[in-house]
Amino acid sequence: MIIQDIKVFVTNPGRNFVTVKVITDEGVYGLGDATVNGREMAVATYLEEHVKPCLIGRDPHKIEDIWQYLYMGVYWRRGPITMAAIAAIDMALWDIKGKVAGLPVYQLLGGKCRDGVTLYAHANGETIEDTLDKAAQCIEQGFSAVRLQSAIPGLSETYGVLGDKKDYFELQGNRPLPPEQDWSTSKYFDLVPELFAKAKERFGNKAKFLHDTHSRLTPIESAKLGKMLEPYNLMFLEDASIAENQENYKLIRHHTTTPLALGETYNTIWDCKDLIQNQWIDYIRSAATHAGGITGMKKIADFAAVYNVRTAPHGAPDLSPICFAAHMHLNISTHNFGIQEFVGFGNEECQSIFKHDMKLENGMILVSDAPGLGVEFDEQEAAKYEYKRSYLPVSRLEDGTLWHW
Ligand code: CS2
Ligand code: MG
Repeated sequence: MIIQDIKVFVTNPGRNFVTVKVITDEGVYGLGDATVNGREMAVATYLEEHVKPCLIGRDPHKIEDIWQYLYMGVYWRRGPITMAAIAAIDMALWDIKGKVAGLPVYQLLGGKCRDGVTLYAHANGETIEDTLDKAAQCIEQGFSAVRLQSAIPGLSETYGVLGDKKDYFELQGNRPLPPEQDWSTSKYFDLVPELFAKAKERFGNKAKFLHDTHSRLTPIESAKLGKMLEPYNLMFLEDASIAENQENYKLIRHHTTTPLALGETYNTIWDCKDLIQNQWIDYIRSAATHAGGITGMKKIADFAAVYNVRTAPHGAPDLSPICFAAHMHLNISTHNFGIQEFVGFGNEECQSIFKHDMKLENGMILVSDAPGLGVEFDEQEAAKYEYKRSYLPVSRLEDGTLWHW
């Protein structure tokens, strides 16, 4: 069996997705997700121009060798564009291997460690009450863990809050230039402790709660927030501070026992090695599409297991159902899996393109037993939704200083 062709599709069923199809000479093909939010065409070009020519004619079964060929064999290593391209090829090769073996990918990764994949849902609102009402709905639907994000009074738009948009697709899918949002750490501090105090008061231990600070705080501010939230026993506080300087978390860890999660922007094990080795975090949030695919995620998860760090794969709306499926096969077969972020299977248009039989039941996903990853990609349907440039926002402090979004 050899790789005969590689096709790259960029489609926008409300938001952009980059999908790779690796086709073999025996007709079996595999699918991978290469979506980097706001930089989709960079990855598509990297794949078409720099990856595809080198892979035609190679044996698709040689997953590890091809991964090393695309990683170690390239002088300019790491980074979001390179690793998303490697990720998509990697997912597609695991998909092919599963289809040839007639087995779901999780069986190739060691089989099930658990019956289903536990999820955390998103609850966000314009006020604390509104957010907690949404959380109550999630708990009603069977979710045992809910992320709470509330609008910050006095700020135009807050990360993670839909405002007047119906879903994240509508919120993020059509921004021809980066919208500028304001940020105030003091206004944020006025809100967050109260949000979790009210959640504790209303729900007690009925569910676990999480929060995403989205890298907005300095390390000492993160330490202070972590301490303030200790009475509310969060499952984790995510992206408390920026991820580039892993040592930030040494300082935060020194001051608080609130569990810390980080890593959705990480692309390789090198990005998170010190964090894990020093147990400065509790959950590693890397995603298959951003961290080199199933192969890349396995390397990180197995290293994390040595240091009591669990996985909590990123599950944002900008990761396609193919990435989500890859996470399900990883999560069900990884012993130190922690929890999976879940924001739904996308809007109707998205679901008309990416077809699968993953089942949501009682706050868990029951993984597909179809051979491979278990996702189909409808090329005709995808062709109906043209790429549309769309940016992530830019954040500024109230005095205009550029800040972390
Ligand atoms: C967020 C993401 O889901 C999360 O934890 O951090 O939604 C993030 O904002 C997007 O993936 C950025 O594209
Ligand atoms: Mg996040």
